[in-house]
Order: sequence, then C-alpha cells, then structure tokens
Amino acid sequence: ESEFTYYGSMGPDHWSEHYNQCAGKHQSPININDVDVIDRRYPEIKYEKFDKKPLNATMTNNGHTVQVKLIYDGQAPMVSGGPLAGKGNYEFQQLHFHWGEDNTVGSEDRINNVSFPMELHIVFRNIRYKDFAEATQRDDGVAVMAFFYEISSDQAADHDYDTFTSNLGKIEEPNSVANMDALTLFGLMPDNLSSYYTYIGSLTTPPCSEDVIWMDFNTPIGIASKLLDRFRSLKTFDGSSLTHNFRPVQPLNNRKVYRAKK
Ligand code: BO1
Ligand code: ZN
Repeated sequence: ESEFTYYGSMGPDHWSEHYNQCAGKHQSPININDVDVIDRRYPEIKYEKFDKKPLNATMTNNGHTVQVKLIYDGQAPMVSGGPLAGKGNYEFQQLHFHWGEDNTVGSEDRINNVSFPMELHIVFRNIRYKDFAEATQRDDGVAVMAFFYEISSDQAADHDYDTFTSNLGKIEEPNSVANMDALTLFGLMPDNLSSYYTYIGSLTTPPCSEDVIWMDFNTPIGIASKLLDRFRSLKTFDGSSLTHNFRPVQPLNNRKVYRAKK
C-alpha cells in the first residue's frame, strides 16, 4: 500500500497508478447539474438512534481528514429506506470532513458547478456484510450521507460545531487522537432532511471502491468562517498544513442522478 495526498506526485491524478479502482467508470465526486437530475419518489428514510449519545467519542487526524468514531452501548445508529429500501439496514461506521484552502472550494460533489466550503460524510455499512472491507466488494454494501456547509454568522447554529472544532487543536499532528464531547448524529445534521440527491458512485479516496450509494442533502449546514479555519490548521504527513482534502469531480459517464422529493 502506498500513501496518497491531495497534491503533487501522490495527488488525485496519480491515485489510479496504485489503486486501479480509482480509474473506474462510477467514481465520486461528481458535479450534479440540476437540469439533468430526474425527480423520483422514494420511500421515507428511516433514521434509528440518530439522537443517541455514544459512550465514547474520539476524533483522529489520519493525515487525510478529521475522522470521528463513536462507540455506542448497544445499537449504533442505523439508516434504511429512501434509496436503500429493499437493500437492508445500514449501520454507522464513522464520519469525516472535506474542506478547501478558502471558502470558494472544499466540497467534493458540486451542485451546478458550485463548490461549498466544506462537506460532511456520514459513512454506513450494510449489516448483512461482516465488515467494511467485505461491504466495499458489494454493490449494496456502503452508503454515505453527505451534507454541505455554507458560511453563516448565526452564532446559535454553531453550537455543536464550536465545541467540536475547539478540540481540533489537540490533533494538529497526523495520527493523533483526542477524546471529544459525546455528540449525536442529528446534532451535526440540518433540520430539514426532506430533499436530497442520490446516485451511485465510489469512495472518494483510495481505494476508490465502487459502488457506493450517495445521498447528498440539499439543505446546507451553517458554520462560521473562523471554525473552518480550525480544520485548515491540521497537519499532514509531510508536516505541511492540510489546507484542502477534496478530490476533483469525476466523469458522470452513463450514470443518472435522482432527486428525492417528499
Ligand atoms: S468517503 O466517504 O467516500 N470520502 C470514504 C472514503 C474512504 C473510506 C470511507 C469513506 N475509507 C474506509 C477505510 C476503511 C474503514 C472505513 C470505515 O472507511 O478504507 O478501512 O473501515 O471507517
Ligand atoms: Zn469523505
């Protein structure tokens, strides 16, 4: 295994030299053009335990992103329904973020060629598969819920994120871990979950496994610009700042993007 970065000789243009799936035809991220999107009705999404507090919460600087792991007493959060209907139950694995060097870039998927300053990925695995590695081998194994951020000066909206990001200073070094206050998944998500895009893509980092079922929610999460700066001060393996960690958009090829409406 070789490492990967977001610039230079191990940057996204070179990932497929070491990870052949990164050259696949169903890759993520993509640009979503509203004019090409197909409206579709889906069953309601069922959110289980999204308001449950974990026993333990840690954040890790893995050199590529801030990854949050949550350990639960008993059942972890699960999602089903929506585009996952008939495929089974999907259990929470981890969540993490993608951001950019300034507020004009950062999100991975784009909407009408517009980037958002940051994107949250909440990663799920179909419980019919024994672990994440096996799930990535299946076309119904992995689902990711994606949320976009927008710059907001509404301090109240920041509450969960202020607490969360105030711990980022403890994990500036790659491979460092910090304990954090227990948070709920709903606490990080916007209130309005009624409209989302969905399409079939991949993991956005090596090994770029296909297929991943993506759900990109329309309502952005408001965050203060100064909180985004805390993400940008993390360091990567070569000692430089992790100023950006989004993969460029990939060809849509023969895929369709759907918009779920209630
Ligand atoms: S993403 O949501 O498409 N950006 C994405 C990219 C990579 C992973 C997950 C989501 N990687 C995998 C690791 C596994 C790990 C799993 C769940 O995440 O390769 O080792 O088990 O945490
Ligand atoms: Zn991600």
